[in-house]
Amino acid sequence: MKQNPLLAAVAGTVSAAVALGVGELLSALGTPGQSLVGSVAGEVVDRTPGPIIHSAIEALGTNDKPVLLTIIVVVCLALGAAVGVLGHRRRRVIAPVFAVAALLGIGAGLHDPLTSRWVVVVAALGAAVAGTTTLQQPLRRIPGDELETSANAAGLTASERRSALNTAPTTAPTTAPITVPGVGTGNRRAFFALTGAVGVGAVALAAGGRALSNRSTGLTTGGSATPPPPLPEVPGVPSAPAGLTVDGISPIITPTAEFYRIDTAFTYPKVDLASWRLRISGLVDRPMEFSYEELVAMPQVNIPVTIACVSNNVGGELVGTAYWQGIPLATLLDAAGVQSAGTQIVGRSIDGFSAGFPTAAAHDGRTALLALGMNGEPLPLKHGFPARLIVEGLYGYVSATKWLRSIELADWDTVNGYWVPLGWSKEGPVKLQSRIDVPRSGESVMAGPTAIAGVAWAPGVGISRVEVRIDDGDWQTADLGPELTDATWRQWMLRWNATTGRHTLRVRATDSTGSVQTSDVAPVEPNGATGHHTRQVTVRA
Ligand SMILES: Nc1nc2c(c(=O)[nH]1)N[C@H]1C(S)=C(S)[C@@H](COP(=O)(O)O)O[C@H]1N2
Ligand SMILES: [Mo]
Repeated sequence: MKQNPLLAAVAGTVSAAVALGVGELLSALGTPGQSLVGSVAGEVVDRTPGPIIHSAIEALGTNDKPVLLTIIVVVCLALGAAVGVLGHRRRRVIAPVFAVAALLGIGAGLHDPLTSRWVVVVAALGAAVAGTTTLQQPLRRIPGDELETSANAAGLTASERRSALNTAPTTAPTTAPITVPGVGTGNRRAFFALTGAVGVGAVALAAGGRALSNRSTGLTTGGSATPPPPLPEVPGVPSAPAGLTVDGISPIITPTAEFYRIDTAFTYPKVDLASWRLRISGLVDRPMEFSYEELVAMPQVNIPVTIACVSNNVGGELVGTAYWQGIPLATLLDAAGVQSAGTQIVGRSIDGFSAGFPTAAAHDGRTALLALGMNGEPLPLKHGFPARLIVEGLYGYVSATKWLRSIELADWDTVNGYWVPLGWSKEGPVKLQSRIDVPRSGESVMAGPTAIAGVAWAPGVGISRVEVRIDDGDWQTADLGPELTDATWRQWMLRWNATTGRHTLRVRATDSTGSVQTSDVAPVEPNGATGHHTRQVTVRA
């Protein structure tokens, strides 16, 4: 019997899309923010060796998540196509294949700390049932079998038969119309009408699921629809000066919408404020729990701090400065009474991430906060709502736990944060760095007076000098912008009378202790990149 694999593959792809759509919708209906595809992505990341994940993050930057999610969806659709072809020959394989897919989805979902168990099970089984049933109908309507006999009867050659099958209904009438009884006009149109409608429905289901997931949480407020209570005004907060006026230079305070985002989460952990508690646990005399309201009612500070990711390449964008509002860690730790063995502060998140740093950092005078606010607003979901840690001078991977669940006091040697067993250093002080913002790379500069400008940072120490070198010239001292605090980056600018041709620009900073930024090139792994940011520019007459 002649089969029609192409149409069967189309039907299979559409049924996989339906399964995905139903899975996403049921997940979102069950728990805001939950996603089967997201859980599978998380599982893929967990099972992929750390160095591979890190090269992927480096190569893809913050596109890593959309790229992985897209790959997963495409793989599912391709598997659907295969099931369509197989299922066209043997209807019996369809249900078992979807069942196996559902079990894999359940496995990933149960492993995901953000999901609710029964929602995972219902969503995965619902997806399998929906996929199986949607595949049966179109397969029955594939006109292949009738074609074999009727096309022969019509005296068509093999290639004419193929074109009768493969020509889309919309284009068919414009080419030589082949009217074969039972093919093309009637059944083909019915087949494509059915699969098309079902495909559109699948996309609508998935889109509906995503929209529902985001809307029901208001994007900041976790499971409840009410916005979080406003954070108290903190008096006497220094406002940021305007800074240097150079087109394209990083502003002193990074707007929240432009702030870099790095984490292992595929769906934002969404927290129900009413039931969320922050625990202070481990090696403390008095383990404690705080509700969001209790934290909001405590005395707060609001302090600008530059934070950076250890994965920031020289010249990279994974660094930013914000006002962080919250409660000094020392206040909370003093209340709980840290035991002398509690030499490490481990932040644990509701999505299973953890980061640890020396307890001393909470007491040595640097800014070390349980942060509730960012740039005057409650933390946005993607930056850790309802609470996160911010520690001046430490890379995010050892300090800045978002979606915080507990602050655990531990022995330095017995507990390791998430990235440490994956090959990253246990201690992660932010390295002295500087970056050229303008001229932008690839930008063509007009000859004459122009500006070379950017930012430099040494959180906890402060920047005292920035120098720029053009080609093989001398290091020239740049003008520094206002220093907000020594925890924040500092803008710099060098006036340059640009001459035509290709030039290499290079920058280095000196911190307030007199250390000069090294030219030694180190990769981001295991504890942060070093080297001078350089940029090639072409100056035109
Ligand atoms: N829960 C959680 N918190 C996390 C991470 C994470 O993967 N999960 N990544 C950390 C890292 S590596 C960095 S650099 C900072 C980034 O904070 P941001 O996304 O607000 O810029 O968050 C930290 N906090
Ligand atoms: Mo990071």
